[in-house]
Amino acid sequence: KMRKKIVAGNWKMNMNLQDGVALAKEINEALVADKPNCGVVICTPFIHLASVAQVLDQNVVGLGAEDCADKEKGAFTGEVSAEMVKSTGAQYVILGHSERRQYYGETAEILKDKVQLALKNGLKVIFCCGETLEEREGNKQNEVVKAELADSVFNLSAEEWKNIILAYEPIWAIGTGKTATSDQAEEMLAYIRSTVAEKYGKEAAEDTTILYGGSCKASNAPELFSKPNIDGGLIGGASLKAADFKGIIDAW
Ligand code: 3PY
Repeated sequence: KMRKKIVAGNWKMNMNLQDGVALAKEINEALVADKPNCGVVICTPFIHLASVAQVLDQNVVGLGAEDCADKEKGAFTGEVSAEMVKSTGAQYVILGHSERRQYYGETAEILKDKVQLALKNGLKVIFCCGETLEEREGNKQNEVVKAELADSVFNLSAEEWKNIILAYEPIWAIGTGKTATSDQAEEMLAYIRSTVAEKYGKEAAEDTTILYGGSCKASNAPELFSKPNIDGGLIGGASLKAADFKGIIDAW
């Protein structure tokens, strides 16, 4: 695979500031000592970003936020803008995670605005998509995922597209301990790549990094990463311990 391989951690709402900085340091030390064969990113809560940025060698471990606002600036109490994220030293942002869609009402339209602002502020976007169990049981997964992409990111220019990383996370496999089989994941990622090819051309599709997420861990990573269309993982629980996270990175 010529395109960039990435293992990205998604800490979600875990770790206080001290524990988070300690974990980031531990991950950084382990990877500086033993250089990974892939890009590595850790995505942390907003409050950790500035402190974690200070302890990371971002040539080895990139830093990202888990979300950003859909507005540029102003009277939006409690929100954190893409510009603020960028100013901490972070280079990435996860957008469209199913937990944001499900629990915080993030619609395709809101996500489209967030993606635009993130790119405008120089962040790379890890854009998540994925179907519910009900949708999969109704064999609707392809149309659901295609619509999620069409409605929030297929408006981007070819130039903007270069800063998009996709992450397929079947909702039924997130934090449930259920993993899509490597064949199910490969089948969907191949489909996603074909929709990217329809929109941006075959070459751009071949260059697009597409991750699998959902209960990915050191034990199943080698099998998942061996598939031709799987370019890495977006990692939840297993990104919260340096040894577990490194175990996944070492699968490359
Ligand atoms: C998971 O692995 O459960 C995730 O949601 C990663 O984002």
